[in-house]
Amino acid sequence: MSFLSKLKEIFNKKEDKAVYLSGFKKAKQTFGDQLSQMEYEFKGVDDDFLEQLTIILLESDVGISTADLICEKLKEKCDAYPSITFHWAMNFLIETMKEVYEEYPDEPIVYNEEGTTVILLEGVNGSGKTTTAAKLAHMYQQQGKTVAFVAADTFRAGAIEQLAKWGERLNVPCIKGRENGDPSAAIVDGCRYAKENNIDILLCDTAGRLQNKANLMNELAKMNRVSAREIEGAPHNTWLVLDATTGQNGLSQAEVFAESTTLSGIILTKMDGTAKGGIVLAIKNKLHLPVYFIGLGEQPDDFRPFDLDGYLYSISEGLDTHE
Ligand SMILES: Nc1nc2c(ncn2[C@@H]2O[C@H](COP(=O)(O)OP(=O)(O)OP(=O)(O)O)[C@@H](O)[C@H]2O)c(=O)[nH]1
Ligand SMILES: [Mg+2]
Repeated sequence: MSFLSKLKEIFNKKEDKAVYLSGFKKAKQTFGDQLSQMEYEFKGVDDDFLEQLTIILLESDVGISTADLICEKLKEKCDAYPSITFHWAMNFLIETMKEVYEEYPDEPIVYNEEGTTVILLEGVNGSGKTTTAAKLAHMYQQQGKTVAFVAADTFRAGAIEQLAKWGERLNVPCIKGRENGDPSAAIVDGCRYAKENNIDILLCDTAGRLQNKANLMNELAKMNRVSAREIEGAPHNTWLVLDATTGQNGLSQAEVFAESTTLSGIILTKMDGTAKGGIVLAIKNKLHLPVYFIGLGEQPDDFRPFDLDGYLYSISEGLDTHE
């Protein structure tokens, strides 16, 4: 059985098929549909083919170093088959992309078995942190967990109220920071509230201002320090919320955060609005961080755990029909 047939079989058993296919629709147009077009001129995995493939990978925002790596690995595989068909070249390609993602194994999300799990959400302005806090709250509530918010974005006017509104809508208590105050003070209040009220998951929304690295580092380090003083092992997870539509630009922002603090994973938002689906592979290959969740819209339910097979199938759907 070919790799693409196996992928299709796995995908067809998934509950969230439709959500994935519609969320990655634009990404599939720049990737799978463009690849399909290559069948008509296909003469083998030669330099022309690899050049075309590189262009398609770059348009998907895989980034040059990851695109080169994929091409190199693909060529190695295909060299053993001088008269390879387009169908098999596509099988090897998607399989190679899976291997590139899996080269660095994903660490599982850390949950504090002894009490509250503290999750810090970080990222630049407008990347979707506050909306993601709401989505995570909704997801954990559905799993039967108790959730609270910490509105630690004390910087942007209106930010605290924005999260408090989500709290009212979702029935999640919101511990508010003081506007222009120290965000770490809000984190301390949140941790204390969580301990007193047996909260399972404490979601801390932070400010998205772009500032110089030294300030960012100090602020993030302080949040880490104060939460660790309140709850052992906190923050248990520090997730960077990244807007997928910003592509390679977002990746350089991610690098600044990765240098400023210890990130444990990525949440990619706005996947529904982007043709740049390849950013998932770029992140994994450059930062070696797992993509835990993807945002697929503005509502609390427009959110799913990232699933590699679902992703690969959704961006390459239709390629399996090229026999
Ligand atoms: N289509 C789509 N829109 C999203 C998604 N996630 C967030 N948004 C929208 O992006 C905009 C910014 O989201 P916020 O959650 O306020 O972003 P933020 O990072 O908290 O922004 P700051 O607090 O200013 O730093 C809002 O209009 C959200 O509705 C997503 O997955 N898909
Ligand atoms: Mg916000």
